[in-house]
Amino acid sequence: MTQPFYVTTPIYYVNDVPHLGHAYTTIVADALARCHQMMGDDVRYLTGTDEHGQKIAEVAAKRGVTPQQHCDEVAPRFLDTWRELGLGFGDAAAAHGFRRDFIRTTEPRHTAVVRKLWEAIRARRPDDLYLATYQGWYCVGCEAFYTESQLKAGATAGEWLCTTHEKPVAWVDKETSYFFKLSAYAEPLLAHIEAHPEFIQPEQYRNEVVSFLKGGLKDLSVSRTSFTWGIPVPDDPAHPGEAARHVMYVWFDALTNYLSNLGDPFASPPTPAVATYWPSVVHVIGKDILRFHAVYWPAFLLAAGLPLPRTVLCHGWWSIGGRKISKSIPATRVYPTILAGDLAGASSVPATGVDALRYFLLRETPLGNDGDLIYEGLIERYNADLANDLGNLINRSLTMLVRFGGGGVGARDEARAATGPHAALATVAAAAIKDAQAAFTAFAPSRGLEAVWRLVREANTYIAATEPWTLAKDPAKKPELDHVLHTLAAALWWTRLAIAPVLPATALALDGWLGAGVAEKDARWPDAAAFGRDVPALTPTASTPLFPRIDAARTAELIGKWLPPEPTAAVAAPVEAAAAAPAPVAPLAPTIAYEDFAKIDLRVGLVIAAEPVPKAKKLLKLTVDLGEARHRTIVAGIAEAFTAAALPGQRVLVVANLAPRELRGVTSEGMILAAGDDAILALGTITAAAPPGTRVK
Ligand code: ME8
Repeated sequence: MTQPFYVTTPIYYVNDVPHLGHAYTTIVADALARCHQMMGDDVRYLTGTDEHGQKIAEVAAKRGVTPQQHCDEVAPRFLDTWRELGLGFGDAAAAHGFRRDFIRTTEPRHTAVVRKLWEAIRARRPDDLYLATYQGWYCVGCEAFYTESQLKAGATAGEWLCTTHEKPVAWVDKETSYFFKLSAYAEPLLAHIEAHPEFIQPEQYRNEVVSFLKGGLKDLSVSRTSFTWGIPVPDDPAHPGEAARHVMYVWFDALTNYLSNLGDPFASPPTPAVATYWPSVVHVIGKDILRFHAVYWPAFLLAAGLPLPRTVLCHGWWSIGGRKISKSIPATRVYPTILAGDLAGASSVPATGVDALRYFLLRETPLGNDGDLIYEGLIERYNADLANDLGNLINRSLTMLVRFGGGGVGARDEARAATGPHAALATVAAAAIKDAQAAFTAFAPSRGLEAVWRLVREANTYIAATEPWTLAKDPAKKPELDHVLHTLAAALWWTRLAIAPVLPATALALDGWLGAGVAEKDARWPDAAAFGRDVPALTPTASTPLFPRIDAARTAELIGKWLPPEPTAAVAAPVEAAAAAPAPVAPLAPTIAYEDFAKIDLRVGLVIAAEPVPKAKKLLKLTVDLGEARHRTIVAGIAEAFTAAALPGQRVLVVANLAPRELRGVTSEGMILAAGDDAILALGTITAAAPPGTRVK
């Protein structure tokens, strides 16, 4: 029976263009959507942009544009990235067989529903929204209030840092605000979690939320008066004139996108899309925003008398070099379209570059765990699983079908199917398809892919065991050859279906070579009991290279290009960088002679240790190896862009013959090169592992 399956991603802040972390969530949700679509469900997919709030207002102000202008410029860059990654909207989505929506929180269809949600809470539970005075710490990066116990102490006295952004939080002093009575919802939420084990997944995150709830909840400030870029609070008859000063807290606004795109959840009779899809919703999110989705959002819904989402599916963080991939740390920004383009390399089907990235992200780390992006590991997996296992299977099988099959796929021999390697392949294939389906529907794509690859590898083993090229030499073995070819076609057909949720472009290419002509929207997950009996009419043709091997020279070239991971300005200039850059480029200094330049002794330095300089917000004290008998101490003004923990192991460029200088009581024996200033700062570095002390010219 057709079941609805509605999957959402977070709506992303438009303070930067999407990086690999955003792409990860968006791809996970897409793979789940495709999977459910293939299993016959009625699927709906939602992503979008989060456009209100202090953070966006500040970025726009820095750029000298209105917040709306800023959002109108940046939101399409998200759409473009998703399109480039094969996640099309409109007609393209129709080809995938399900509806994709992209919501922006500045759209009237959204703002109207948010105001209705506020009004519904006030009407049902008048005491749940009350006026009071707020004061406390606020992280603009998270758009969240924190208590000191949730923060960590900064380098200077009285300074507190947000643990996600590693940046100082701001003190909000006595602002009048509407509060939501969150404290009343700890018990109802604990009861809901207890009764619905599927509500928060995987389990480690359920446990985290349960212990957070058991600690008790504080009421939440849900409006702001110190800026205006938000949805106005609806009139409050109890306090005439008051509401006009308030805009809603951006999370109250943003979370509602999951409902607003479906229509009015309070309509009578119910809005069909709400009635159909809402009960099935799965919110895919990163662990940074678990509390908002598993505590605040369901509490708002309970207060408004609306049903809770079925599942909050939480994944871990991707990091690079041990640091979370993040907009706020320039050196960690990794751009998915660049990686996909490079992985496509010499493939005859360029879209398989995206598939390779999707495969790596979903296969490498079980959903829920953190993953460190190691480029060597990415290429190793590409070579082993895609170039070798899958690429070889496709290429060899099609070659044999074309050469020995006479334009067809042979014929199945029931008696033979139950014997030897034929039966072995059928058994592995059936188990793989069953396990993969169970894993994908249990939100474990890594396990699902591992199962699919059991089928791929067993099919390769089957070719080696049956040697169709030997059978072809002996006319008496024609019936056996026919059966082998048919079995190979069956394995390829299942491979085409089973890889489709994660490698859609590869599946389509394979479909074309097999001559199956099954539209993406019509492909269905195979019945595990039907191996060999469900092969459609096929007219195989030879394939062209899909996943050409990446050899050692190309590996070095790619890794050299990807490290350090900032993109070239032409590819995807981050909006934040654009925002902070002064309009004109600083004028050039007067020309110098080579002799002047040669006086500067630039060296490669290896950072051994780093620590904050007390009472100096911008300074870090580095211990740097320059290949000399003694390590040097260098004080650098980079603390707003880099944490001390991020630096050991990095190669930096050092002015090694600068006269020592005293900075805040520390003698600095050199200077490290960096571009930009304050928080938007990139270190001068080198792409190869040159030994410390190497001269830079
Ligand atoms: O939080 N690894 O938006 P955002 C994995 N607007 N995923 C990552 C990641 C990383 N290193 N970095 C980011 C917001 N993400 C709010 C959401 S929803 C109603 C409002 C992903 O632009 C991950 O999904 O900061 C994370 O939750 C999301 O991007 C945060 O995106």
